[in-house]
Amino acid sequence: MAPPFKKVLIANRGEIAVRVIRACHEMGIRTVAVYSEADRDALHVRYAHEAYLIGPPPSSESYLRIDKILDVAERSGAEAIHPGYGFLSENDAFARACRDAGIVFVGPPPEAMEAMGDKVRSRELMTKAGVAVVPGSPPLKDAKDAVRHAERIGYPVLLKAASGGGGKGMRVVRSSAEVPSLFAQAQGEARSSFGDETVFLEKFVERPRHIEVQVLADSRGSCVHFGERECSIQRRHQKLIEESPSPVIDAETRATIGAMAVTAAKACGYVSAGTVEMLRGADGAFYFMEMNTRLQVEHPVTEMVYGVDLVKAMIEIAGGAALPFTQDRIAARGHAIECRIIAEDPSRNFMPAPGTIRALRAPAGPGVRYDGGVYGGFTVPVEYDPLLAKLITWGGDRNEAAARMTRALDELRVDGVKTSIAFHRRVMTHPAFLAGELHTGFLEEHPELLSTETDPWLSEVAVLAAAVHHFRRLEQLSLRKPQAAAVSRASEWKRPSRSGWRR
Ligand code: MV4
Repeated sequence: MAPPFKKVLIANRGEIAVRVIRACHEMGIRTVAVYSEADRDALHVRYAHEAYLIGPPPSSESYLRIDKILDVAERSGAEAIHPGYGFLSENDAFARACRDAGIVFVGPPPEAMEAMGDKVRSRELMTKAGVAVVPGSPPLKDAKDAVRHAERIGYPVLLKAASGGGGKGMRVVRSSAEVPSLFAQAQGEARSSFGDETVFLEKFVERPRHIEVQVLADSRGSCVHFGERECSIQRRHQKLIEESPSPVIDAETRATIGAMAVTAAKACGYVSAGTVEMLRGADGAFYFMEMNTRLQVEHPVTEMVYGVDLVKAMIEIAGGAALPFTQDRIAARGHAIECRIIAEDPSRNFMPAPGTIRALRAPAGPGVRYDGGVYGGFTVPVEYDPLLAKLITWGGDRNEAAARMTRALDELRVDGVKTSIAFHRRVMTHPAFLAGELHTGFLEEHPELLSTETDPWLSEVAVLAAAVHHFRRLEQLSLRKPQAAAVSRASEWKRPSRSGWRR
């Protein structure tokens, strides 16, 4: 089969740019990378057939510049642009600008992006389509209006920004006395974060699970779903671990929420891969939250369980292809877990820890997928998201996937920057995680997961390793010339048996 395009531009960086480039190359499509001055040595620049510098490090001057990206598309002769996630991926103005320039946007139509981008509008659209939404209000006029709606809905309620997402501008309100100050706070945060102070109310769902359904729609009116992902292990709206399937969803529930998601996608004229986010209350009820009109970071867990390549499917659909399967031919097999390996220090409140990666060793072996965007020697720029790599494991069941993750995390070594690897390992062996007792407050409920003190192998082995390192350094400093010491250390990386990485 001839590929749908000869050349595709990837308007992104890091692991997702690499992921899209890999799909293109497997399809026989030539690739065009764009990069900022901070990414001259980045992996996506090395992997693409062509690469164009588009500006200085800040994304507002590079990866978010619609004019520069369209200019590169024109100069390079790319027929389509894949936006990845983040940056311009949910910007309907960018999708429109592509359309106006005669370039295919590998994603949904701008009209669908716009309809789902406004939380009040998408709630209305879903209500009309018969999709369950959390009881709520229209946009609020003032604090008095808020009290009136809150009393009708019943406390606790949640103030949300209409243009929001990611938890910004949200406030939990437990009584009418709290309304005036929290209303003003939510409005102010909505204005400063989104340039739109519109806020509305929803019934607050306590201790919810975050469950999302993957959909795929073609431009001919067909839409299917690939079950759910459970993304409840997150901190301040940053997801850290995702899995598929969810430990609490049976086949019947999956069919119900899958049909909900397909109805939601069809109601907004959706095309391409998309995700319908839902909340599951402690009572087991599901509610539509929002639709993410892009490829998501955690798409690989769905790919592993359903045996589908979502990025290739997006590109085929953008070229006008029909879905090659119907819902009854889609079946799950086994279980997959993803850990987001980030350059942050979990013991210091997930403080960003960019820097130069001195050495990196990726895990491999049965059931392991490693989607990385960095390599040993690369300097992680401070300007962007600190995601270094995604580690995904597959197993015949959840326990096997978790055991493989623990083993793969033990194989993974990132030297030079602080990472979340040890944190992820603690979660994988934690009794509550293994029991599948997940909800969005999981990390607050298990604060011991954020501390290094519970790592027996770390506290003992690390002290020993530090001592060995200390005495070796002393030896080098006293017995050799400084230059010779540097050479000796560099050569250690070439000899795995003496690297000090014994695990
Ligand atoms: C909620 C909620 C409880 N009740 N809405 C947070 C970000 C945005 N996508 C929706 N969010 C929530 N909306 C109602 N009516 C709780 C959250 C929420 C949350 C949702 C998903 C994943 C993690 C979360 C962490 C805290 C709060």
